[in-house]
Amino acid sequence: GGTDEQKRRAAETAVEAVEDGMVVGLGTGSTTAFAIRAIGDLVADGMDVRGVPTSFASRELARECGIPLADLDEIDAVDLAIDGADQVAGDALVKGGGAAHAREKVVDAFADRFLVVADPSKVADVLSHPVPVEVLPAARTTVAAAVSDLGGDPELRRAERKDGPVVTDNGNLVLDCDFGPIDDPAALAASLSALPGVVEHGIFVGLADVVYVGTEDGVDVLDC
Ligand code: DER
Repeated sequence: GGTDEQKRRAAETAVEAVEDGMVVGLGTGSTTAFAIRAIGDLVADGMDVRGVPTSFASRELARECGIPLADLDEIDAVDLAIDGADQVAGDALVKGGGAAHAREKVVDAFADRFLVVADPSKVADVLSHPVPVEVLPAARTTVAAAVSDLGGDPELRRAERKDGPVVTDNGNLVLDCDFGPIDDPAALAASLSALPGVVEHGIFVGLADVVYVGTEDGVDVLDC
């Protein structure tokens, strides 16, 4: 991954788009964490901002940073969503490194503008990162078989500090599915969405409005 300085630059550039009165979708991951902290500073300076978290983790960090929170089901618009990515290629992303992609996709897609924040290690010509697929626990074997039929190599995501698999905020499991280079992300996204037992996959096509890539000496802005 990239350096904290690269991540901070991307995040703080995205936060420049936050204006008084906005409802802001708060993504998940280490890069977006810099954005959440920067929004906390805006709130401390008196800006009226409400955050819509995309995970337990982003909710906890937003609370620590003093950002007033709104639940997705109580707001009728999200002005801006700021979120990270595991890989960026053109207008397609792979997300889900933090196993939060189901709620992230709801918030990111619903937002009027979706800003991605990343470091240079995330940018590629073609998506090739394993695709996180959130599955109903009972369906992990049937989905794994279907993923194999689609040419993917499914691996149940094991937890680090817990015996057994990672369990998402929604109580589901995650299969990391390695398809190698993904020439047609939209087609693979449609195939994965059609599989019974798939709750959500981490291919985001055509959702991001702009990608901010923090570098050593600035920020590259990729229009999607
Ligand atoms: O889980 C996610 O979708 C995160 O946004 C992830 O893709 C990026 O996390 P990072 O900023 O810590 O690399």
